[in-house]
Amino acid sequence: MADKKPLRVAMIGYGFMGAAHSQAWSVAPKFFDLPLRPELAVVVGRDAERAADVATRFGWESSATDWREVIRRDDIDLVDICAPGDTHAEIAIASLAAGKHVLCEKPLANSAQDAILMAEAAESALAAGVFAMVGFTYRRVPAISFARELVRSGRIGTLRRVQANYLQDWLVDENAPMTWRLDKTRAGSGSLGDIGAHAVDAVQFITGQTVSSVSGTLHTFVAERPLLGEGIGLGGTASDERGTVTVDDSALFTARLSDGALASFEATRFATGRKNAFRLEFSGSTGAVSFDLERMNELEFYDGTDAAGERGFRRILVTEPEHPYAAAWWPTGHGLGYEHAFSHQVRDLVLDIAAGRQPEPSFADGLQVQTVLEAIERSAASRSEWTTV
Ligand code: SOE
Repeated sequence: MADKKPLRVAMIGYGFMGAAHSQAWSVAPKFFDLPLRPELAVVVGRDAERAADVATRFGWESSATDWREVIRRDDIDLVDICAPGDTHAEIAIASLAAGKHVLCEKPLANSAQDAILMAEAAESALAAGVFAMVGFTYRRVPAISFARELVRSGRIGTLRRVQANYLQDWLVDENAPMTWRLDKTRAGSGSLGDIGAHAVDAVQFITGQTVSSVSGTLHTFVAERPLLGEGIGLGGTASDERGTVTVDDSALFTARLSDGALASFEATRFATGRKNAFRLEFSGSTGAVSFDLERMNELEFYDGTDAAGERGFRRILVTEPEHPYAAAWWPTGHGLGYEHAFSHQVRDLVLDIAAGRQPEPSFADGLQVQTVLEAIERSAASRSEWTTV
């Protein structure tokens, strides 16, 4: 690896995504033969002490508190944005203008308006060989990538029905404290943009179709929550003051896809007992595929062309060397985890940058998801009263 040209990375933000991205930048070069050598140059965060601790813990060469200064450094090639959605547009646009490649966590932005500005900035930067990618990482879970191969190769026939449910339950306790994810000015929306965005992107990625029309409902079950106590990290104990939740707790929406299939979506943080159940099912004229992130190494496949008495959903363990990304890791049957998709994301991004290719999903792809989310918000806002039975 020593002879490879370095790719010097600055990561902005150091929470859950900061940890996942740090691990990916360190691990990916160990399991994939990359044409550039990622170097963890600097981690940037508002709290100097915490940034220094993250640098030590995750192997960043240094830490800093001023992202504007960092993105101007000549020894930085790529900016990895792992901070809340309200920071994405300003940091990404400035970084691209400074000639830095950008990897930006999902959702791309908190509004379609910001996403348009980001997509325009990425388009301009492309001419100078500067690339941008949005981090819809689930595309790179082997079973989701394999589901795409099956659906796109016609193994389930004509797609008719899609069900996409992203189910979590970390807010079921009404005393779970306020975090930035519950503040519209920081997060843009609640379950809709945080996990609903994953569902929209995954459905479009797997089917190759886009969402053309939607009808949606957004709902907040718990309107006030305790504020976080001073100096306590995410998920710490709460103070006795309360704050107003300004985002949705649950999003329910139906959609038409561009080739006519009918889709139903749910994104919620109130699915009691479901911890991170991102469930996808695609039903076609001759078969079906079904996935659950809580069983992420498996894909269920129904082949309607099997002999009549032998048809049924078969459980495929997606750990064979023939499966996407699997050959780089462990022998068949040993399985991968949530974090591996982030290493796959680094692999694909570095390969694309070295080859001078636009990485996917692009900022234009991120903008398209944002327009779907805003259509759902418009639908939910315009919805006439429900039809009383
Ligand atoms: C929400 O809790 C969340 O952390 C999302 O923000 C991530 O994108 C998802 O991968 C896991 O759940």
